[in-house]
Amino acid sequence: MSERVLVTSALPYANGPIHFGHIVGAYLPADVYVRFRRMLGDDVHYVCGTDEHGVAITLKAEQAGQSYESYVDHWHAVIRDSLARLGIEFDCFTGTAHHRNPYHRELAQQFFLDLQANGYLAERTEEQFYSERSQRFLPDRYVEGTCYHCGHEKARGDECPSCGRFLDARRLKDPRSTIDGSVPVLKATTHWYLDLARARDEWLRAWFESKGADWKPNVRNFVLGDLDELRERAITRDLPWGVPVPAPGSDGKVLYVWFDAPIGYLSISRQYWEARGEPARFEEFWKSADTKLFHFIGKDNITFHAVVFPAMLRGTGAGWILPENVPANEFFNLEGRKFNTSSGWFVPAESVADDPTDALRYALCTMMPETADSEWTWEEYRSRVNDDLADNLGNFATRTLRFVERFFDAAIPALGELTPADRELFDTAEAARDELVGHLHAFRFRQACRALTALGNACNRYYDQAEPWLKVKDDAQRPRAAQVMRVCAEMIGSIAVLSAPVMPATSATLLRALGHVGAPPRFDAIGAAAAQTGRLLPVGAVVGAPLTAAFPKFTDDQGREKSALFLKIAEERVKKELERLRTRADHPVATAPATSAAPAAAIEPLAPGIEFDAFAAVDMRAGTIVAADRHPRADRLLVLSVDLGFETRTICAGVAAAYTPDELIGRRVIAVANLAARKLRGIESCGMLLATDDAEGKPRFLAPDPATPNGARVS
Ligand code: B3M
Ligand code: ZN
Repeated sequence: MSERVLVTSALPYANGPIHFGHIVGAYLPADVYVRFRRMLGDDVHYVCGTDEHGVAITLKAEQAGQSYESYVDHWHAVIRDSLARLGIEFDCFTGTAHHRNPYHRELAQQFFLDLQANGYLAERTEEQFYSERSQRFLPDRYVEGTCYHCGHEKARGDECPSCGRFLDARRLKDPRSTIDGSVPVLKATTHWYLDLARARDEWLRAWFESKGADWKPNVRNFVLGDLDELRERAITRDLPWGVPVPAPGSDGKVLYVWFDAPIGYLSISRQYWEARGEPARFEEFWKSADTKLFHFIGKDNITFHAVVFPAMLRGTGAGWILPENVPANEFFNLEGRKFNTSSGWFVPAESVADDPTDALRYALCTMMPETADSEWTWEEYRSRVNDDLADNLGNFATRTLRFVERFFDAAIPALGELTPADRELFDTAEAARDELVGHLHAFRFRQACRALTALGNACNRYYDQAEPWLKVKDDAQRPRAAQVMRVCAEMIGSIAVLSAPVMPATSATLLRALGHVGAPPRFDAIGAAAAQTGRLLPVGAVVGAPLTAAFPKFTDDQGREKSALFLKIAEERVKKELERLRTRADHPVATAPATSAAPAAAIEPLAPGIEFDAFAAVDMRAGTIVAADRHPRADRLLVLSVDLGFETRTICAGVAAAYTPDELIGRRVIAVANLAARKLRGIESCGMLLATDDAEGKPRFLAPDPATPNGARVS
């Protein structure tokens, strides 16, 4: 029976790029699941978009000297493209900013009002740190000071990195604002708090205990721990960017980003159905008791999706449904360490630019951190592509289709009487189908991949044992060779069906090679009975020469052009990628002598001419200085933190004669970003900032146009 299925993937912050860790956490599993449920004939709706509010985004946009809108637009586009690169296809991908999604503000405000009307919100006035210099309240993590437990001097307002305890920012000694370095003052401000304990005691715990019983153990245990320690949570902030609090006298206050973000799932969905001219479908999905709602997220978002958001949804009394399941994944590492874009520990897009999307999707699915942390290693990637895709599935498909091309004029033979061996293979395919379906229903993506490769192995074994290459040359046995090829073609069709959720493009290529026309086949096209009625391949011969025309081409060792479903990854590639990774991490890039402070005499003579390539080799990027300090051992130098959009790095610059550290915060600059890193009096400097000397010979930074985002390349 067809079900109504609503799927969401965590809304990524429009505040930086996303990496494979995010992809395997919340996007790829959801996309595979959505494709799978659609193949089952379910009515599936899949939404996502960027999370575009919050203090981090607010500050970054300000530091970049950009409007909030253009700052989030930049990252929205970057993230959208990265997801598309991996074949992640949403019904809609918008976001939570008002200019992108006109329904969000109103819906988030309605949640607030409904919760307030139902007595779930408490309003309280308390003192909080305030920076007079920046004229803003400081969220706890932007206050630094001495820990009142252990005396550590660089404790953050929310927790101490030395003793690990949670802190009350107001009790820090010698507090400083990390935004502007000033000494903050305490000032009264009013906020609203969500009464989670009431929700827990009245119904949330009981709901979770009934519903969460068959959730993944990692998620269930996490939530049970959370329920015991529920605190009230502030759901408003003093910030200039976000959804305005819909209460009298709350100017300058917005809803806390974690309050408005999950409402984004609804507002994005609403935007989609409105645009399609089917507005009633929005509530059909979000308010029908029989809709099955699934939130795909990473481990760090469990509390919000399994506790806070359900409390919000039901607390409104508006009839919104609660999740059926929250299949959160654990963390995903890279070669033994956490992914970290700013320190160079990630898989850059260029590294996999030439790899087929399906190879990446498949390999990532086999590595997925479903029940425990896992990691991407280049060696593992190579094994999965070479062993599972090229040698197993790909080899089976190409050897079969080439054989049909060569010996049967590219016409797939008709299906005859099944021998026991034929029947056994059909049964194996049906069993693989049942296993794969069971695994995908239970979010076991790794095992689903294994069911697929196990079928590939069985197919290759059948082919080897049947020895069609001998039989085809003997007139008496030729009909058996034909039957073997027909069975193998049916198996290619089965593999195409089973691989569709994980490898949609490969699935389509295989079906095309078999001459399949019409809607993609469903799971019930697999098996002997289906083969007899032509559900996968029509009864009788299918002609489509050359069958392997749609496969990728390559040139073999002897210079012959060949085709293969998947190309192998060479061992040298793994070595090269590991080297690149280590180099990037050891020397997060670049350095240079700091800018020259030599006094400008007359106009400097022109340097010798260069070719365009020499210029193109220099990678210059727009950036913003986000922190500045004097160099402890060199009067001439300032130590600057420069936000380059994709990372923030340290660059030493010889500009102390021209600027004080304070006046540089927020200044836009242009950095040579691919210069080898260099130590300058003990501090590693990764890049160089462009400057020209002023009339007094003092260096002055060049600045990009204000409309240019950080990270934009000079060209
Ligand atoms: N943006 C946090 C994150 O990206 C947050 C998720 C919101 S989902 C409603 O990890
Ligand atoms: Zn401490």
